[in-house]
Amino acid sequence: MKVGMIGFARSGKTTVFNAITGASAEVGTYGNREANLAVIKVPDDRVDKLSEIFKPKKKTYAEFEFIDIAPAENADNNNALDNAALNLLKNADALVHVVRAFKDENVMHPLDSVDPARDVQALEEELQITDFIIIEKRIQRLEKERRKDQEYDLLIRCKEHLETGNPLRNLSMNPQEETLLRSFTFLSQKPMMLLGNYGEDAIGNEDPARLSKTAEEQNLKQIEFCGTLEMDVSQLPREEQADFREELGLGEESRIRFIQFAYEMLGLMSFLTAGEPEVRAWTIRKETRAVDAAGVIHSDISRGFIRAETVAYNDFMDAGSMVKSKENGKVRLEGKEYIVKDGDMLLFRFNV
Ligand SMILES: Nc1nc2c(ncn2[C@@H]2O[C@H](COP(=O)(O)OP(=O)(O)O)[C@@H](O)[C@H]2O)c(=O)[nH]1
Ligand SMILES: [Mg+2]
Repeated sequence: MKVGMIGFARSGKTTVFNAITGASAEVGTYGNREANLAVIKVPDDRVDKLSEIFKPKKKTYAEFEFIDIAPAENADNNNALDNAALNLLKNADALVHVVRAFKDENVMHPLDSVDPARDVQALEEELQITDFIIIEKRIQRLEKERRKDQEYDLLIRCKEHLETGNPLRNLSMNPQEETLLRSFTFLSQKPMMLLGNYGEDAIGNEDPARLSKTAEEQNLKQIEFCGTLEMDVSQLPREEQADFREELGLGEESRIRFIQFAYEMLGLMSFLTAGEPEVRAWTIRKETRAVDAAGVIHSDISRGFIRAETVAYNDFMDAGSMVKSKENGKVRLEGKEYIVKDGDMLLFRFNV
């Protein structure tokens, strides 16, 4: 899972990035033209328990990779994204819009005032315009080639949808159409979450700047964050963090909070693979077919898919071993169309 962090300059992207990933990238500097990248592991006690049984050479948790874009080339113009950012974000599976909701006179907002609702709208438009331009060019091209095919019809539909001021993620498509659009990597089609970055004064208070209403109107989900405070705590020695969090009323660790939010919001779940070489958790969307889950591991496994030997984690743990699970009749042979469940342990049989 790759998560792209977007937002206006000085909304606190890098601050939040540090808080969640434990990195210590420099905040508030604009000489730096590098994006920040970091990976966090998704804690999963099933991976730990299975490792005790299989004693694998390697133990691998599911991961979230964060992309914290560099400030736009001209960070003080009205745009949040520049070409470098757009290129990086192509590969993102989801976007997090870090929305500035903290007040601080020493930190200038590129649009001159703190107005979360406006920022949400403005960035939405930026994403939509970016997609719109790509679509228009492609449509012109297809017209020139006199190719009024399925792709053309679909792009016209996308264009009309964008013209109503709606992001592509709200346009319903069948799986075939989704496949057709995939290579365009449209930004407004990516799942998006809002991360409201609040000042410390917002803890436990009803802040009038709260984004909830806007989020609801735009059909987006919001997670509330106190960026600076979270970052400061994340940089304390591990053993002191819990006490501070409790004292400050910060609740669950920001990394964990974010993971839970993202799993729920993006409809994610994990399946497991276990053997002597490696015990591993893999992230997929709910309702993923076995043949597509196989593709998350390797495209060859998906292409040559024969069947998936499947046992639910709990059944496996009750039995204590694969042999015993089979004796109990808990190991099933599933085909391509099987919908993978959270915690399924899968062994793919394939032929290439
Ligand atoms: N008071 C306050 N300042 C913040 C908060 N989050 C970020 N900042 C400040 O805003 C400035 C920009 O933060 P940064 O994370 O670099 O923003 P980015 O441009 O979106 O990556 C820095 O001076 C931060 O210290 C916050 O929650 N409260
Ligand atoms: Mg930054």
